[in-house]
Amino acid sequence: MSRSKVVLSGLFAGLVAGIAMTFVMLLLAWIFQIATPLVILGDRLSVFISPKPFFWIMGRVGGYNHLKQLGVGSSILGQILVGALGGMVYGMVRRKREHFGYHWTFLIFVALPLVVSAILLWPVLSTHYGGMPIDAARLITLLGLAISFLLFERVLVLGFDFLTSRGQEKTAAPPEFSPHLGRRAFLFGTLGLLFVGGGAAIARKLFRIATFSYDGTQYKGEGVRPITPNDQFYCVTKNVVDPRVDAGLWHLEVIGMVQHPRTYRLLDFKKVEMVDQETTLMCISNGLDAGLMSNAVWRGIPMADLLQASAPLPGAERVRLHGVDNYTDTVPFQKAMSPTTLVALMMNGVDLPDRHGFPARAIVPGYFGEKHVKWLTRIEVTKANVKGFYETQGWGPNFVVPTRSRIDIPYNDSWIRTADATKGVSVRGVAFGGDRGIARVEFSSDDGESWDEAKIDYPGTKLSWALWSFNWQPDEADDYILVVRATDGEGKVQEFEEDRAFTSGITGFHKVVVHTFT
Ligand SMILES: Nc1nc2c(c(=O)[nH]1)N[C@H]1C(S)=C(S)[C@@H](COP(=O)(O)O)O[C@H]1N2
Ligand SMILES: [Mo]
Repeated sequence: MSRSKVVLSGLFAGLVAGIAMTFVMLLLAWIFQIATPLVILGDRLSVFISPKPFFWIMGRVGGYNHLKQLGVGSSILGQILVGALGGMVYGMVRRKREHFGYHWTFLIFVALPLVVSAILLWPVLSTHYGGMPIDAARLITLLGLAISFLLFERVLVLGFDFLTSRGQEKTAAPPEFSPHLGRRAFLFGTLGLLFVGGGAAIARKLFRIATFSYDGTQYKGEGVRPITPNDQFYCVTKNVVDPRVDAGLWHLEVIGMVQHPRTYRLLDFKKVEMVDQETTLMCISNGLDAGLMSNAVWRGIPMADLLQASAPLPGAERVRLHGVDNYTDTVPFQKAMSPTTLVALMMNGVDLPDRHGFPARAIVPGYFGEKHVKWLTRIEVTKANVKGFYETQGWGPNFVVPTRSRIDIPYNDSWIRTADATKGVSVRGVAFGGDRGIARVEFSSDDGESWDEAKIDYPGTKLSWALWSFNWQPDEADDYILVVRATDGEGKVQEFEEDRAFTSGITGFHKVVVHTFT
C-alpha cells in the first residue's frame, strides 16, 4: 500500500477514534455525571486568567455563557484534532513497522495520556456533578479518562487494521477477497457518523440542562419584593452543567486541622436543630444598577456547631469550603465560627433548589456571594495561606460587601408627563449594608446636591437588604438625575471608595436619568 494511503488511513482512524472518545465522554457526563476534560479543562485554565483580561475576553465573545460554550466547543474540536494527528503519526510508524504490539499502543495511547492528563488536571479531578465525595470523585474521573482513552486506542488500532486490511492478512484471507479500500473507508466512515450522531444527540440533551439559560439571572426592577422567590433568585455559576446532587451519594466532611474529622450524611441532619435566618447575597461583580443580589430566608445548621463537634486544633486560621463541582472558597476561621455563618439546607421553606446548591450551601453574611459555596461537600480547617477559585483568579483581596443601594423604579431614561406626576412620582429601590444592616436611606433628584430622607418600607434584618421608597415631586419639565445613598447600621454613609479595586467589588452611587415633559 502506498505511503500516502497508509498515512491517510492513520489520520482517518485517529479522527474516528477521537470522535468515538468524545462520544463516550459525553455519555459518561450524561449518564453518570462524571467530570470530563470537556468541562474541567476550562476550570483548570480559567484560574490563570485574571479578572481584567477575563472581562475583556468575555466582552469579545459576548458574555460568560458564550465563553463557556466556546470553551467546550474548542475542547471537543481540539481533542478530535489531536486524535487525528495522533492517528496520522501512528500510520507513519506502522508503515515502517508492520507489527506494532498492543502493549505499545496501550502504553502510548492509554497510559501516557492518562498520566499526562492526571498531572495537568490534578486540581480539578475531584469534581463529580452527582455529588460523589471528593476522594471518590477523583478516582471516578480518572476511571472515566481511562475508559475514554481505551476506546480511543481500540478504535484507532482496529480501525487502522481494518482500513489497511492488516486484520485480514492475519487471518490469511486471500487479498482479492478483502473489500476494496474505498469500501472499507465507507464502512468505517459510517461508524464515525454513528458516533457523531450519538454524540450530537447527547450534547443536545446536555445543552438543554446546561446553565446557559439561567446563569447570570438578575433580580431587580418593578417587581422586587422583600423576599426573592426561589425561581427568581439571582444565579451565578462557574459550571457549564450544574451539579444535580444525588442525596444518597452526598457526604459532608469536616476535616483538616481538627481533632475528630467527621463525615455526615444528609439523614444525620434530620435530627439536628436548625435556625432560620434571612440573609441577602450579592455577587462581587454586581454592577451599581445590576440585579446580582437577592434575599431569602435560609434554614440551616450553624457552621460553628459542626466545627466544634470536630474540635478544631490551635493554629486554625481559615476554613476552606469545597463544592462537589470543585469550586472552593475560604473564610476566616473566626467568621466560620460566628453564629450567623450557616450550612443551609433550605431556602424559603423548601429544600435548596439544584441551582442554588442542593443539598447544602454555605451562608456567610456580609461577604460577597462567592463565599457562599453551593453543593457544599467539605469543610476543611486550614492555615492562613489558601485561596479559593475566584481569589486565585485575582478577585479580592477584600470580600466584605460595601454598602450599596439601587433605584428600581423609575427606570433609567424614562419619560414622565408632568400632568401624570401631580401626586408625585413613586421612586423605589433596595439598600444593602452587608451584615451591618441599613439605618437610613436618602434620595436626591439633583445629582446629589441636596438629599431628602427616604421612607424605609421594609427594614429587613441586620443581614439583609432594606426596601425604601420616596414620593418625588418634580417641579417643572426638565431632565433630572436621581441618586440614592444608604447609611449602614454602624452609621457609615455609603460612598465611592477610591482606594478600592474593582476586584473587591465596586462602590459608588446608582444614578437614574428621568425626563419630565408637559
Ligand atoms: N459550588 C459553587 N458555589 C458557588 C459558585 C459556583 O460556581 N460553584 N458560584 C458563586 C458565586 S460567584 C455566587 S455570586 C453565588 C451565587 O449564588 P446563587 O446562584 O445561589 O445566587 O454562589 C457562589 N457559590
Ligand atoms: Mo459571584
